[in-house]
Amino acid sequence: MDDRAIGRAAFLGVVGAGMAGLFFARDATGLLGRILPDQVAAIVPTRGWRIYTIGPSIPRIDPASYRLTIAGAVEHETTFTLADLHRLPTAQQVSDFHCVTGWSVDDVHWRGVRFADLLAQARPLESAVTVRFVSDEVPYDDTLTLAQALSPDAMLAYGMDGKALTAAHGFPARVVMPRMYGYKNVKWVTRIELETNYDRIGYWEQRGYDKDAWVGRSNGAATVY
Ligand SMILES: Nc1nc2c(c(=O)[nH]1)N[C@H]1C(S)=C(S)[C@@H](COP(=O)(O)O)O[C@H]1N2
Ligand SMILES: [Mo]
Repeated sequence: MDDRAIGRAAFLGVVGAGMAGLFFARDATGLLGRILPDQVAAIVPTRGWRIYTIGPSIPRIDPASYRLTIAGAVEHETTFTLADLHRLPTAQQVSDFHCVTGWSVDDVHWRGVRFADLLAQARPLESAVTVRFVSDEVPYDDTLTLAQALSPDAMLAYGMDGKALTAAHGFPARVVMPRMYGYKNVKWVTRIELETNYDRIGYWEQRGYDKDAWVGRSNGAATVY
């Protein structure tokens, strides 16, 4: 490679960084990831967290006044404080995180509570088939089937990489479902509703993504990495 070639590579890098912002921003309004040309995809960074919100700023929730309510198709509507959540059996796992737009973070250490333990007190009715997670960031929500939520690597997380979740990552609590794309991983969860059908579609699903957002096996898989 001569000097001019190196100069050209450096220039492409700068353009790439600028374009990455542009493409990810535009992705918020459509499924642009699908039509990213290969040459651009190759220079879009694919490692490391990006912080997503649908609003203008990161929700800040006061830990003392935080409440998580479990309602809908349950025997006993139940409300937890953050201290209540911490008293439930603690689950920990290390899993990779994938956003449908093409970035991933490997080996994230999560700490929180399994949905079986979280839902036990509320006691879902026989007729309950789905679990809807409602964010403090209205109108962000998403739904898992009860079976998906009860899988051994799904949880409501309140800790990440050895510390409390940061506000940006969803403090006080967020959904973790690592085998599905990031949009199923609702942040700032304040309400959980058990429902008796799977009709509801979440915030990003209303904008074209699959309900069953399996990494590599849903329509997000069309994203060019
Ligand atoms: N409330 C809320 N939860 C959300 C989102 C959001 O915009 N608002 N974005 C989702 C998407 S698309 C991804 S990839 C992850 C990103 O997690 P992070 O912001 O902790 O990196 O959060 C998910 N949960
Ligand atoms: Mo995402």
